[in-house]
Amino acid sequence: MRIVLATGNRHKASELGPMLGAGAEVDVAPDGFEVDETGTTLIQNALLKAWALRPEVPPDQLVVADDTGLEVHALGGRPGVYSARYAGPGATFADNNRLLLHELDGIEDRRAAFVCVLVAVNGDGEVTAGCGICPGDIATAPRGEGGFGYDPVFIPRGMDRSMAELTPEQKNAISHRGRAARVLATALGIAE
Ligand code: ITT
Repeated sequence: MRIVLATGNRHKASELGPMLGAGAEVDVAPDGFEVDETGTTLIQNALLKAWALRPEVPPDQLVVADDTGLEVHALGGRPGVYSARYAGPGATFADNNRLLLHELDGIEDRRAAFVCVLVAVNGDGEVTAGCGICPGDIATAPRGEGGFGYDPVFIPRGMDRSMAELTPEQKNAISHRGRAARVLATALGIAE
């Protein structure tokens, strides 16, 4: 089976490639692929991305899209579906992390979770979905150079290191995306 990833985020693609690649060949969307994420839920946005790419991909290939959010307990679940634009349009990962640490300044409850929804749409328009959650806590300062996005400020539950201090293999083993990818791969019959 051949999979094309409907993402413009090269970090996501480099994580999903090996995880879905055991039973499939994985390609990424053409450069510049971007979709207006107008949905109000992760699954709506994942489907918007998958359907945007579907007409560009041959029917015997599968389109897979990812939408992910960081849900912070003390912020009532924000930034959630708006995680990419938390600090405003065009926000960098560093801008978002700065705002998050600022909003949580002095707040003791640091509980949070990454939530990842993956959808696959085949050439007949049939949809398969997988979801994965990674619980943890927001750190008080960024740590580590690995991963991307909120990884430097996220400490997975039961660990004393940030997600950005893990190797790619360690991150994939416990991450929201790793969990969602294993559910999706099993549902599609392409699991290792
Ligand atoms: P695509 O829509 O093109 O796939 P995106 O970066 O816009 O890429 P999302 O809409 O899912 O992705 O936005 C989620 C944001 O959450 C993303 O920009 C990162 O800041 C963050 N994020 C997603 N996955 C993450 C991960 O594994 N670790 C840390 N932060 C992550």
